[in-house]
Amino acid sequence: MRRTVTHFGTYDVRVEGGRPVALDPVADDGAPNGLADGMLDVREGPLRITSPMVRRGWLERGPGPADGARGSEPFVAVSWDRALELVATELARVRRTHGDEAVYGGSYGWGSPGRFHHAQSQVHRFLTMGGGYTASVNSYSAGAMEVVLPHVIGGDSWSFAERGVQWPEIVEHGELVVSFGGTAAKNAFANAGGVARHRQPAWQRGARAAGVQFVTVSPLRGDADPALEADWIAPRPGTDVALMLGLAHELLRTRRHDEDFLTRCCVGWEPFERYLLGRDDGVAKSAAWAASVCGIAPMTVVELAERIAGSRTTINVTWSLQRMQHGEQAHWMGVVLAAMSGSLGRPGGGYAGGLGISLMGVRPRRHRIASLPQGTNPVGPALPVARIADALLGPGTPYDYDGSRRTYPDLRLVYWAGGNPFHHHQDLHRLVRAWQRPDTVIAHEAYWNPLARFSDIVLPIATTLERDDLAAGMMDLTITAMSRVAEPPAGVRTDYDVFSALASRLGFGETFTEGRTADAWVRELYDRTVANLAEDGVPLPSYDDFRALGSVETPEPAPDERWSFARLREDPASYPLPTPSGRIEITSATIASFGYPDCGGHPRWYEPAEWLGGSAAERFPLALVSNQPSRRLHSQLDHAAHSRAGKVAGREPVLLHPADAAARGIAAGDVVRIHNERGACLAGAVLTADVRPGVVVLATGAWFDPETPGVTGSLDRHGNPNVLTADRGASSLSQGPSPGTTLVEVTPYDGVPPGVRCFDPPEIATD
Ligand SMILES: Nc1nc2c(c(=O)[nH]1)N[C@H]1C(S)=C(S)[C@@H](COP(=O)(O)OP(=O)(O)OC[C@H]3O[C@@H](n4cnc5c(=O)[nH]c(N)nc54)[C@H](O)[C@@H]3O)O[C@H]1N2
Ligand SMILES: Nc1nc2c(c(=O)[nH]1)N[C@H]1C(S)=C(S)[C@@H](COP(=O)(O)OP(=O)(O)OC[C@H]3O[C@@H](n4cnc5c(=O)[nH]c(N)nc54)[C@H](O)[C@@H]3O)O[C@H]1N2
Ligand SMILES: [Mo]
Repeated sequence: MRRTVTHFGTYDVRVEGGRPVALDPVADDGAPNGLADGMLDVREGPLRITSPMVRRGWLERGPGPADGARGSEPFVAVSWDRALELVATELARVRRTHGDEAVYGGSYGWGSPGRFHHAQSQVHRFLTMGGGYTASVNSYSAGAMEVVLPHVIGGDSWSFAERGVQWPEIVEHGELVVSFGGTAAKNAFANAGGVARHRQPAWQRGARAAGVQFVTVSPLRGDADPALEADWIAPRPGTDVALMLGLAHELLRTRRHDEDFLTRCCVGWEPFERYLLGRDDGVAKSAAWAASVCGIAPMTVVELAERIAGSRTTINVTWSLQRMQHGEQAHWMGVVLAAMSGSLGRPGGGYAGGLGISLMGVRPRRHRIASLPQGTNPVGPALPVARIADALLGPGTPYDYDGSRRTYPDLRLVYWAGGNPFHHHQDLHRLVRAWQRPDTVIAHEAYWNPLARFSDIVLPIATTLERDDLAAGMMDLTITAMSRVAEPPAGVRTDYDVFSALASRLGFGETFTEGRTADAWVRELYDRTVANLAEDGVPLPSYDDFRALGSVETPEPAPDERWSFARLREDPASYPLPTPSGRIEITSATIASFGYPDCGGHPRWYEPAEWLGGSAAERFPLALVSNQPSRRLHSQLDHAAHSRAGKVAGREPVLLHPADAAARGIAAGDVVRIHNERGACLAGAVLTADVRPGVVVLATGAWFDPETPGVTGSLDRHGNPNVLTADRGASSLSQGPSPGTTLVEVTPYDGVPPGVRCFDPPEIATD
């Protein structure tokens, strides 16, 4: 059997005449999607990179700040031998001249699944063994909640995934799920590390069938599966914390808050209560106040509070709500609202941090699946991942992060493998300028995407389809053997081959490979997994049997009682949470002690820099939602058939309310220009009453296609929302990304719009 795994599904590969011709979703995938369509075509398409490439100016003049040349000059094809020599020499030079800290290997991104051929693990192992590097910490996914939640409920940064309410208990005991940010079906397509079968829709519909009621709070009606028959509340984007405060105030006003739980199992209720009642600032966070901030009817707040108080309720807060300025507050306040509601620590209710995403909502796997050891990086501290442009632009500048004061390192060499900063970062023109600063940018890429184009040395990399591996997705219980379905095109190597060759040139080849081929490593990781699971009493077949079987299922782990809210409710003295107080920190003395003006000791409404109720809306009256794309994984496969079939007028579709479109003379299918003071992009108009008026939705992932890269305000021809988003840390606490805090204006595009150029390969000069 030939099976492969992507982050968005598992496929049996149909082979005809010795060639792979189709990827068929595995038969038991309950909800397959089209995201893989075209994967085979692009594998050998015109955008595939099949030779190492060096930017001409870098080749001629050597390393140094690029002053606009990076991203605009042609490339020169060179031999592998030459490319590896250039990379090894440059790495050694930078380490020698500027120290190991000058090498940035934060290299954020999803890459592709596979426990061994996992680009992040590969690059981190390579750079660690070479002497160390500046790494990154936290994610673009959950940057703010990862930092604040450990202060509030304790545990490591991702323990919320395991400790939130799960679908099976909602089915059994739940009555109401209030989802801030919805539970968009498309967001369950993808799961880090792979997904054996899609089950999220079945869980959600199962809950509905069991009588559970749903409320979706989102500017976009489509964020809930229609089968859930959810009530739709559409506040202004970025105002959910105000809504939660209004609900909390209403619970307090009507004396339906769970005083017993708040007293026994939480700390810091009193200062928060004073804030709710407006004792110090004179502003009661009442239903009427919340309604005016959110732009909804006061009765909506009152009625929702009543339903929350009267039902076993899950307060579900999705991750987009913290990808915003002050993003910490939404999840902190979600926990507090759940604590007040009477449902936290009772079966089928409480707080959930992102039910609906990926496989969120079942007890995650705790089986210890082996991965490539990365060693201990001697260089620190790591850079908060979304502060990359700040670091490149301001070496030596101080910044705050979670109670510590640090300075940005002087980064001279950027090494990227398995992510796309020209997809994920905000304010891309600013990133382009920052990106000119280092001496050298090296990337491993399979395709001529924006990252490859903005690099000095591009090493052409094999894709998932060209490697044997094993996959075990986050929270998934299946371990799958991934099969190479085709040889890499001539001139293409795997990340592992490249790092092995570089390590050998740099004198640590044997340490890096431990004498193993890639296939031997895959077998080794499987055998280590067998040993780990044997300790837990879970038998697994031999490696050869595993490969013949294609997949093995592991049993569901027993519920983890550690740090459980149910136990906390039962007996807080015997089952303390891993917080300083052992209880839920409605007020955190630790965070308060940092003295941050943008993140105080308890949850609060902070007015964002850009929102529909603020003064910036006079110039840019529309709120931009840049959510996850339904036809891609981020920027991956934007050049493949399925994503391209979703374009409108050749551009990324933008959803507009018909009233907003009419006011601007925009018709369905028109090319429009979306702009603000940071940038502008073109997009294809789609009109729908399923968005709140005043909101436009442009999904992420259209390949960046700038007319003039690096020039503020210059046009992206294709529709990448990150030319518009702001590059501000969520707050001094987390420094997380904040694309959700962005205002824009949309106008019809007059004249003939420029053609999209990002799907044409770049100019290649002769050596
Ligand atoms: N405006 C806005 N921006 C956002 C978000 C948002 O909501 N709004 N969301 C953010 C979030 S949550 C995330 S997670 C990020 C995602 O950002 P990324 O994870 O950086 O995006 P991807 O497009 O998945 O980038 C993966 C890259 O790895 C490459 N790749 C795939 N397989 C391999 C491999 O085996 N080896 C190597 N070397 N490369 C490989 C692909 O070609 C691709 O370029 O975006 C963030 N950006
Ligand atoms: N198909 C597909 N699925 C994916 C991904 C992908 O690229 N493609 N990426 C994966 C990754 S890396 C991650 S981190 C997760 C992210 O999961 P999420 O962060 O949940 O995903 P988003 O689509 O960014 O946001 C969900 C919804 O929140 C709503 N929203 C935006 N702003 C606001 C607001 O101010 N208030 C309220 N109430 N709602 C708001 C938007 O309408 C949006 O559709 O998704 C994963 N799933
Ligand atoms: Mo993410």
